Amino acid sequence: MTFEEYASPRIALVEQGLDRALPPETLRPEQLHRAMRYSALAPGKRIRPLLCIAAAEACGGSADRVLPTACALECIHAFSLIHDDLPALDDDTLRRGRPTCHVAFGEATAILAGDALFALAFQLIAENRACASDEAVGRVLALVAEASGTAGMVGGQVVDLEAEKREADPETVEYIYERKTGALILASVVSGGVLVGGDADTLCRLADYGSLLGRAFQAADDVLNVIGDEATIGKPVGSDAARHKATYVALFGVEGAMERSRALAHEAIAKLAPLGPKADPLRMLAEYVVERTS
Ligand code: GRG
Repeated sequence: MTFEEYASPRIALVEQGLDRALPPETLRPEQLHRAMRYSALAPGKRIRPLLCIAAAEACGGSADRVLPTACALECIHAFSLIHDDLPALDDDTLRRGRPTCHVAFGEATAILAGDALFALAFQLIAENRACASDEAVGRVLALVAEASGTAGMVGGQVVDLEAEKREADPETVEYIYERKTGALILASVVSGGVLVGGDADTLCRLADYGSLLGRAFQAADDVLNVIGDEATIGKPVGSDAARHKATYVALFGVEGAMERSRALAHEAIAKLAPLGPKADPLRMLAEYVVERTS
């Protein structure tokens, strides 16, 4: 099976799930709902939902058992992109090939659309009780909340902004990668396993895989910020250097960052060795994350 053959039907499931979960544009407050749908349904790779689904499958489960959580992870991701693009943060005008949310809807609506997506995400995870145990859902709520907060995305983003003002050092770059990007990727993988009742050893392997892949993902993203094509990646190229961002590219150059990204992905794949063919989608996802062009 190719990556495309694996991913397409699952992406379709996630996008249908998101479409059902997001409030309709005709419902008051219409502008807020338009902004939420504009950002969450914009063309993205849906990596986090795919990781959640592939991890569930690696534990013998199926996509339908984790779909609400897979959609929730995409809502949190969409929220983080909206806020990341705001004038007070990265001040970007292009995302997923379209004007950023605040450019299209104004800053106040963009902030509130992000807030509402975050709340919707936790509602969706709670709704996963329809096809997972209360205990598993409770664990996933805690995992995703932790990955979003000061120990995860918010903390990583704060240090990312602070680091613009000084010389990059490896410890700071690792700190940023693990939290800003890695935390939600790790939580996506582990959530999929937890919801379908993965055993302790498998969950441990999934956590190691997720942690390594999160760093590989951000390193590849930073390389694309230098050598990517703006039309293909759908966001500005060269912005990291302009903002003096702390990245592997700043530390090791494009080749060095790419090498590290590939090495991390291969290490991630090695963690899956005892899981056999049912972990093949996770292996394909790891390859895709580092070799992607968008
Ligand atoms: C979301 C709780 C929470 C807080 C917000 C703004 C912020 C704090 C964190 C920023 C996190 C951030 C934007 C990290 C960058 C992650 C990244 C590499 C995004 C690009 O992800 P892709 O390539 O994008 O998966 P697509 O568009 O394909 O979905």
